[in-house]
Amino acid sequence: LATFGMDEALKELGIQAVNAGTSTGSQQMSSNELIESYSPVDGQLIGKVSTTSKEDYEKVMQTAQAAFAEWRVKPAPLRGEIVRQFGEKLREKKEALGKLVSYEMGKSYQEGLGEVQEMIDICDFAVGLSRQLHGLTMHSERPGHRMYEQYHPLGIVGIISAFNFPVAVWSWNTALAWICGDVCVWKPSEKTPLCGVACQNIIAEVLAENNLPEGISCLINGDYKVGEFMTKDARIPLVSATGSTRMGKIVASEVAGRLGKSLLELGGNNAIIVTPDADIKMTVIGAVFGAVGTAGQRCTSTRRLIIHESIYDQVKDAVVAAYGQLRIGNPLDENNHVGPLIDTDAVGMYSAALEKVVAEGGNILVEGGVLQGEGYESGCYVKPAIAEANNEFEIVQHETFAPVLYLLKYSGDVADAIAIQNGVAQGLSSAIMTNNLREAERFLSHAGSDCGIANVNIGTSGAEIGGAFGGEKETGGGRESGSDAWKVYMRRQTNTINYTTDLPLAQGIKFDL
Ligand code: UN1
Repeated sequence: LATFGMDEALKELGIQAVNAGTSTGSQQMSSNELIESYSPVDGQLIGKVSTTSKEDYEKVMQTAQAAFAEWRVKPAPLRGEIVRQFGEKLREKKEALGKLVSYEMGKSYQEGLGEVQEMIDICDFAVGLSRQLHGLTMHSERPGHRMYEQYHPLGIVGIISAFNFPVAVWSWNTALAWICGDVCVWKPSEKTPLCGVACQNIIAEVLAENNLPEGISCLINGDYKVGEFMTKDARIPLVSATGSTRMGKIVASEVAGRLGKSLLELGGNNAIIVTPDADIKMTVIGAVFGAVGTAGQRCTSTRRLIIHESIYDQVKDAVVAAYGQLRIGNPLDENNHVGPLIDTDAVGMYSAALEKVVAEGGNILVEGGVLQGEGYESGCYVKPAIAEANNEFEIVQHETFAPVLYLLKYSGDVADAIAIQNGVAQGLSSAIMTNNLREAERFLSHAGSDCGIANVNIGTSGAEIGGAFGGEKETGGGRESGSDAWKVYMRRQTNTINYTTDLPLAQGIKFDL
């Protein structure tokens, strides 16, 4: 671990060989099973984290409930001040945390830093928002009455996050939930538990410095069974879950079964439409970063390029040539573009996808393969691949979390491309590359892209935190991060106040005693 300053980074983040995976304010270590975290970068064991037992979970919930009683009555701008301090700490620890993200998850160091930057950005956003959280006022139909609405804290927010954004997704939820007066219980992915411990250590320091209960931010660890503690727990009014559509369907039905709320960020099957009026150079950069960034493991990764037949060969040749330039290797080494997949299971799914596309009649343009030998000992490094395919192929309809890009051809006008783009079960991110105003506007119109994110002359990934993030259909419908996504973390109350001595009834109803 001595390479790339990893040891120093772990020390700075308070990561030890064995870590408390449950944090309730008392940092108790239990004799529970341990989750071992191996780096996909070099296959080394980084550390272990204890799983959360049902008893631990009960303690966490009690601590969270007590913390909520205290936290919800603090003025929102004061809660914002705590989030501001958290953002400052993240600035101090940006390099160390970015390195850990890169080492434990496998994304490039630049992308690790980018992820921490998203955390800082959402903190800044939340600080400003803490002086807003606006409700509306409306005119009453009754004389001498005033009506308005206000937003109150919701309670305990459960957060289930995925390995691919092991720190940012948590912060999109927590930064907003905290200024809204909620407390959070977080179950990070069991594939990136140390990122969870590092984040918890940072916020715990801020809370301690302000004499606030650590229960404002709780950490639990384990697999889906630990997640189930939360989905089935009526004390948790909102469960925010990021991950596969399969997982989301289970969470949604469990939470709905007790009439709780869920916020779902699930799979994407994101496409870039490339029209005859596209700027090819921009298209290539956008498409290649979208497809191979984070080794194709973003929910916003570009999976499909929908190219007009008139420029198909030109775009195909340019993208294939760009793939020839890609350097695959240790993501902490900034000379490399592409790091490893998260684990060997992911490698298996990548290989299976390539076999399937061939079996369905696809044509491989850039050969895939698992890399072996020096520097690739973890067995998690794969070659980004490109295949020509049809949108109807089962494998194209499916989100494979790996760097496999499908090229699809369209003829006719942009409406035909939009039909292909929308012709999948998922609806997260979409893009069009064109300098033609009519095409761009049709893509953005009511009859255009059906996704939660629709970009013009930008790729599908890399959304800024200021906009609401999420998508439709099997992506789950949730919105996190910017715009008015904060509203889901609060409960809305309508208030009507009578400042007269009469009691007129609404709808003109007469009721005399
Ligand atoms: C995810 O992959 O779960 O838009 C989140 C992006 C990033 C977030 C992706 N800002 O690519």
